[in-house]
Amino acid sequence: MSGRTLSFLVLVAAVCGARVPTNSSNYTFPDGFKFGVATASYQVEGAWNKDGKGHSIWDYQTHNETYLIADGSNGDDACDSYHMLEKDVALLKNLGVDFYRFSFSWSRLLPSGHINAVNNAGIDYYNGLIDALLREGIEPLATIYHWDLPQQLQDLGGWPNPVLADYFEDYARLLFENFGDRIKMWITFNEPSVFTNGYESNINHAPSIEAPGFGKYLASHTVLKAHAQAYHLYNNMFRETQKGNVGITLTIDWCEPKEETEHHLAACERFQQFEMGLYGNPIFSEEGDYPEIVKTRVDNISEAQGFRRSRLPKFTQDEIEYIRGTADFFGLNHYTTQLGTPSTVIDSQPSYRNDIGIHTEYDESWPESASSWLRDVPWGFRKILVSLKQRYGNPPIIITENGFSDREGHEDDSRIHYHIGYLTELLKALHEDGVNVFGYTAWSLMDNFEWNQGYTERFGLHYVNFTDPERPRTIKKSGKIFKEIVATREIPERFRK
Ligand code: GBH
Repeated sequence: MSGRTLSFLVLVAAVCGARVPTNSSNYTFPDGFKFGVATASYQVEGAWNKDGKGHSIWDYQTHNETYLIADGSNGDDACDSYHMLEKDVALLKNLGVDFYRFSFSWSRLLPSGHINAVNNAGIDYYNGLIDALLREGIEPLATIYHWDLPQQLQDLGGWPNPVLADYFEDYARLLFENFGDRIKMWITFNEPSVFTNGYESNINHAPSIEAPGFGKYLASHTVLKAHAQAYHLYNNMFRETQKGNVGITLTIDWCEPKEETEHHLAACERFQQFEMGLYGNPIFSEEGDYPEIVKTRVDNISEAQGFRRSRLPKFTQDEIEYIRGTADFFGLNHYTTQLGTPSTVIDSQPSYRNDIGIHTEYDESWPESASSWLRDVPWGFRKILVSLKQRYGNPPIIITENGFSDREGHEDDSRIHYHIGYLTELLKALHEDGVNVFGYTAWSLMDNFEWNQGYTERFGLHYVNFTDPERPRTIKKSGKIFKEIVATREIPERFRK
């Protein structure tokens, strides 16, 4: 039933003085709503040096800076999806999902990162995956870049070097040319706000460059140009024949002011504008460019710190126009909520965190996961969806990741609680707040290499036994419930409140 039919019925019921029955459509996904699950190349493929694959910054970090990984592990073999794509497709088929979100490994296709030497084994692998998906009626949703930069491009400085925008465009062209006949949904980047931290501090993400207050802004500047170049390339050269869509995935937590004061509200607004607006505003806002508050803060703090120019690079007016509007949809990764309190700026220390001026924490009453940063806070999902609608003029949104971690086992009731709660809030945003969400992706299809946490945190709907060379995958209780939701297109009655 469409929203319009629904409001009509409510109106009729009200006019007739009838009692409105408990509305089951509040628990039902609309026609055309799509369900999927996600993975990313480095987290599942393994085969890190097979068949001509080049090295990425994650190969480098896991092999050379092992102390940065919780269990000292790496993605050398991971789930071995490179050799087991048929197994993965069988899991997807059993779940009954509409689409599979995976990412391409740049260094598997272009071992040096550059377009002059294509690795045909890589092309064959992805052709095999895409064709196997299509045979089962599963739509491929492809991420072009999910963090595994070819090491040789890092040797040129990585994302802070503006030339990478051109190299990314070359790589995107290779993908459009080879796979665009069958891929109709493209995501240029996964979570720029996260992977650019790799140029801010040395504790989080590859390449673990410590350049606080500079590196992240420079990297982000290049990434935004790279995204726009890929979008325009698709528009000019491929859209007419391939008829697909190109978007980007941003991630954002909800920030709940810890106290109801103007200052707390302002701190959370800054958090949203730095963490999401830095990318969302240039692409999705009417006016384009970085958010006013971000520009003012970084400019002023830079000046107070004695710099002659702002640590935040500037776009020219032409660049602002070039980047504005370069997305057909908004990909949203959302996991959790934080409580925000304003913090004072320390002038002596250039840092991104300092520029935001916020202290965040978790409410102890929020259920914990295996990840220190992730709590089960479903109502924050609805709030962030409503705020996206207001901020960016109700764009079409697809949830490209949402998920929960634990440490072991198949009886994963905390994961079920999480997904049911978040899906219920998504439905409220959709039916009651008119947010334009058209799809939902659970992270993840299966347990995999969780970056700096190695294999210590599991996010899968399927359990993977990493001590067995066959990497057997078995469905968890949560996987069975997810399958039921995908089949019935509603929240099962026993989970309704
Ligand atoms: C997603 O990022 C990624 O896209 C996906 O690859 C990953 O497997 C999934 O999350 C689960 O983590 O350690 O305190 O410094 C989600 C956003 C941002 C969450 C970085 C973890 C590190 C927090 N992530 N954050 S901390």
